Amino acid sequence: MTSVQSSTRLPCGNRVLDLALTHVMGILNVTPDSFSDGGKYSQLDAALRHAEAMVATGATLIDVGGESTRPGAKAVSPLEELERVAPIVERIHRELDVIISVDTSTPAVMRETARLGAGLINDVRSLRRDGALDAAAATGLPVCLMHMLGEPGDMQDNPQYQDVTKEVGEFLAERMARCESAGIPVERIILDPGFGFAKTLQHNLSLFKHMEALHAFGRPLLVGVSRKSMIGQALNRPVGERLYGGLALAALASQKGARILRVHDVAETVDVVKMIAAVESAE
Ligand code: 8Y4
Repeated sequence: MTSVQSSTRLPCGNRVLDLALTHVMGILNVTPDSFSDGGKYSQLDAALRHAEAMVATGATLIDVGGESTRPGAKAVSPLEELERVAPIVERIHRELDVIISVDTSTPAVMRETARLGAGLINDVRSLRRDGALDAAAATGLPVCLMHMLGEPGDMQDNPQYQDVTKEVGEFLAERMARCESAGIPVERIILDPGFGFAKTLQHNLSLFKHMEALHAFGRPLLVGVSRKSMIGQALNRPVGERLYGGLALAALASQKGARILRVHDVAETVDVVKMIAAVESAE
């Protein structure tokens, strides 16, 4: 294992991500309940306008997801997921200057969206579904491996760790080894501690505090905490009042070396990242 970043440039399809900087990834949900009015075409237009607004305010990546990971969410068939995600990937690729990340665990969605212009595979299940390792390898795209125990439906049933950061690191090391065996080189891997996935508030806080330990793998870190319940629980805030807590965590994550921040509130988070860069580039 090396602790030296082998390259500061990560090819993502037809674009390159400069890993010397902290990037903001805007979240774009294309599950039907996120745009309840109108038909297929108005939903597509609404999603495209949302993506456009996030790019205009400084997102360098857009994470497109068609399957809800909320506990209790209904399972989506691969075809249904593809029908949600493919049109928006195609449109963003055609119309916007941004790296498209596809939030999927589904092999067919990985293969088809890569063909349509996706630049990154973001799989909360770390390529554990049948065929996912081979599908991701075939795309040649980078992959974000995220820590989660169990499945979204049961992951919050009494999660337990001796040392959460150590165990997250061990999980990610195992998944990285599986990737290498399947033909996904380590240079194409992004790592994610998986905040809120099979973790209590204390687990999330401890993992956040010690996330620098994951730099030992020499791979860029992605952090997703935007509006999550760890903010709600720490501050006693409902989901609509978690912005300031989230921005504090964005600043801390950036300070701790996270390279991609997955967020809902792009404009606000871009200001945080730019302000930090301004100070860091001073004499
Ligand atoms: C309010 C809004 C409360 C959203 C909770 C949530 C991550 C991720 C998700 C993450 C990576 C979410 C797809 C959960 N979280 N991908 N995806 N890392 N790589 N919940 O942390 O946003 S979905």
